[in-house]
Amino acid sequence: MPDYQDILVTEPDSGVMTITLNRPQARNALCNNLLRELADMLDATIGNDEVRAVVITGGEKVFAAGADIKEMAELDAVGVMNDIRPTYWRRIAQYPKPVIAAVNGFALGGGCELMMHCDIVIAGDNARFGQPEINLGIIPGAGGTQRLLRTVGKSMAMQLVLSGEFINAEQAREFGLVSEVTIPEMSYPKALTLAKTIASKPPIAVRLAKESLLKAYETTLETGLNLERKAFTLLAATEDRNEGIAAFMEKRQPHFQGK
Ligand code: CO8
Repeated sequence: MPDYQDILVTEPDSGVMTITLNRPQARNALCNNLLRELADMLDATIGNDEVRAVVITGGEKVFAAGADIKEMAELDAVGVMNDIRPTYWRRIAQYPKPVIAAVNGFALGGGCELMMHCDIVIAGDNARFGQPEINLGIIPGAGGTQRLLRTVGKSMAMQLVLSGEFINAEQAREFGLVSEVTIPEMSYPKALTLAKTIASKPPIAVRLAKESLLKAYETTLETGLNLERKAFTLLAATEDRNEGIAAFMEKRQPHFQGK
């Protein structure tokens, strides 16, 4: 495992790797190095069959307090324009395997945006979500206006982005940002269990399901349905589909190999 400074990474176990954001002294603010390490780590697992799902967490106290404001303060308009950070975000967004976030404490600004890059979110009941960039004279810059609106709808997205107010875990669940709320100590174990369940499923089907679901964010129904049909057709050519159907017929557990 490479030697990272701002993230902790576990060896894959039952198909799942955990990445912990590890800048507690800065409330896990997403400095350039942290984002780069995260994107590098995810990229490094794309071809690794031992990693079939990833959990991202910030630990029990805080998920991430946003972009590193101290770093951001050093960039003028040209610096922001030439910033490498959008390339890290793009790599995280394009990661093809399922990513589950276990969120406790604050998920603010870029932290909330990172959470929205994840496919499923399990939150501790101490979690607080917000896009407080407006208080700094800026707006969300890593998808916060786009992914948030597509997830929670116009009125709540406007409320969060224009006022900088936070919502709690229960509100986040009601609005679809989060799928499950639990006590803080259980958000990671629950995320891990869910990730292991997903990791036990046929990986090509999981990958195409994720791709098809994400496409629904950004395309027309007709285009999305076409993509779904093509993915569905492609899966008919996989050994895992034969295995899944054979196992059902033979009343046994399937053994999926990602082929
Ligand atoms: N950046 C840098 N340092 C931070 C950040 C941050 N976002 N958040 C906290 N810290 C640091 C503090 O400066 C402090 O450091 P020090 O001990 O050296 O003074 C330490 O963490 C602890 O912070 P607090 O004492 O404030 O801790 P509290 O527990 O009292 O409060 C909060 C926690 C509520 C999270 C508070 O720290 C806070 O409000 N943080 C800022 C939240 C914020 O405004 N986030 C939005 C940032 S902007 C952004 O995310 C834009 C993303 C655009 C991406 C574009 C990519 C191209």
